[in-house]
Amino acid sequence: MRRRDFLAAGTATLLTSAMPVPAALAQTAANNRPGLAMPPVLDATEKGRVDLTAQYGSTAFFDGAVTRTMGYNQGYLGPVIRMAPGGLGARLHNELDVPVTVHWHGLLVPGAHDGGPHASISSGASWSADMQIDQPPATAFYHTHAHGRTASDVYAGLAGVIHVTDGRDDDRGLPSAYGVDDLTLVLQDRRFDARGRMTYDLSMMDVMHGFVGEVMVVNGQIDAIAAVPKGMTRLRLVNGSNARIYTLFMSDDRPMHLVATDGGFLDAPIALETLVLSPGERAELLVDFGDGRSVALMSGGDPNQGPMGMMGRMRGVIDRVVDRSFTVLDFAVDDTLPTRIETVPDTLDGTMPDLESANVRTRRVSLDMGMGPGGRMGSGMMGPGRMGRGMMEGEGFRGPMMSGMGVFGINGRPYDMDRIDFEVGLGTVERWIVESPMLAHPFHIHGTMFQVIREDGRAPRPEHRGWKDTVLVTGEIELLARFDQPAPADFPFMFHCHILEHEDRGMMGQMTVS
Ligand SMILES: [Cu+2]
Repeated sequence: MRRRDFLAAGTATLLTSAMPVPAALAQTAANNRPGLAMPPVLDATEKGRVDLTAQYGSTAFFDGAVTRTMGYNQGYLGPVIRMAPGGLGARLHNELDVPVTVHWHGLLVPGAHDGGPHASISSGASWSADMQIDQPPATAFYHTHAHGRTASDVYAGLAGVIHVTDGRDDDRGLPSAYGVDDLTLVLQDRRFDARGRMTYDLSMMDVMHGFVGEVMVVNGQIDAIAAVPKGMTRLRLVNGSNARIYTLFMSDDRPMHLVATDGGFLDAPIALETLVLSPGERAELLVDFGDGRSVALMSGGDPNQGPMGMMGRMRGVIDRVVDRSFTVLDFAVDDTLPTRIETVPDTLDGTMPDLESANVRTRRVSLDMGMGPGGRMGSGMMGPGRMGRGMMEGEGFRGPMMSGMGVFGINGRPYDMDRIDFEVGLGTVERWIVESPMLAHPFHIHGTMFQVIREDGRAPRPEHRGWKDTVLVTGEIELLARFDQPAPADFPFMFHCHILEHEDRGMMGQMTVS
């Protein structure tokens, strides 16, 4: 599809434009929509080995408009890595001109294997880790985490999905035929120039609120239609966007049955009308397509971007943000696909978090601005104008961005690779009270799964009841985390905002676990 055609089809996936649509052009575009493709599978369950190469690609999101992108083992994004409990040897080779890592977001592995900023590998070099996978089945995420360039390089494509599996989903009554009734969906929003090439030029507002795109991209595809069987389909959702917070719902309000959160299965499905999914979060849903009708997965507006400004972060408002809603993905029932599952299981075998909260250490984590040594916010923060450069100029945004302008922090301090912020006892449970005084920030902790105890003074949202490693903080979140993975001072665990423009500019801290 060409850019012009896409704009004409705008109601489907263009997120912001209100431009009038010539009906004939829209019809032409609709007839040419591609089927949604799944990422290729890299199956590590037998060999216990994963070999990744970070490489450049030439990706035509629109016909004839090639963007230089990045990916793992391919031109944009990476394969779905299927892994099972047991030993896993992982290797990453860097064919790019820039430093890269592979962070296993959602795997419970020691700091030395976690692929954070301290594991950055230079151009032409390789990195390897002999890991032990020991956790329940889950949908996890992997992406580069090289400090100062995570946002630009994840945007360019350095991200992928992990399925931790035990091969027992048939026993659970869950759909598990990859790409048939078990769909993996990487949700991303992107901007394109007039010729249809993907762009990443940051305005001051993009830095402040996080970069959001104008075009919805799912698994690297624009305006695709997902074929589903006439029955129950499992949607493994990964928010791989830099900053966009989705408030997901089905176009006809049919229920979405939540079966798994970041850390794996719940003890029973939870029927949801809406699901808030912030960057870095995953959710597995069952949706019943048994009536054969075509429906769409939709999203409301982003509370950090809307005209309501700061008020948009309030939880009650998030629930009602349906203006500016847009289509994330259209589904079409294909009668030729086998229907294997027709009902939602009554129960699942996940263990709900129930951590002991008595006599645990409490820490406060404020997601705020880095005030710097002089106590002043970086100059230029509120100034007008554009900053940053084209995404492919090679240096990321270290220059002007990292030296004073647009500095975020945690507890008033921007991230410092040479400073350990917290020292956590191995095997201990801690209570963290995380607050967002300004925008809503998705908060991610490496090396643990946690339990959300309170959320803005109330019980947690339904989708926050399971094990989590990332949670949207709209006001104040109280969580309990057990730290069972070790992390030494040379490979500490990160905790950070998963709005990648915020993370790169300092909204990150690091901790040892020993
Ligand atoms: Cu943030």
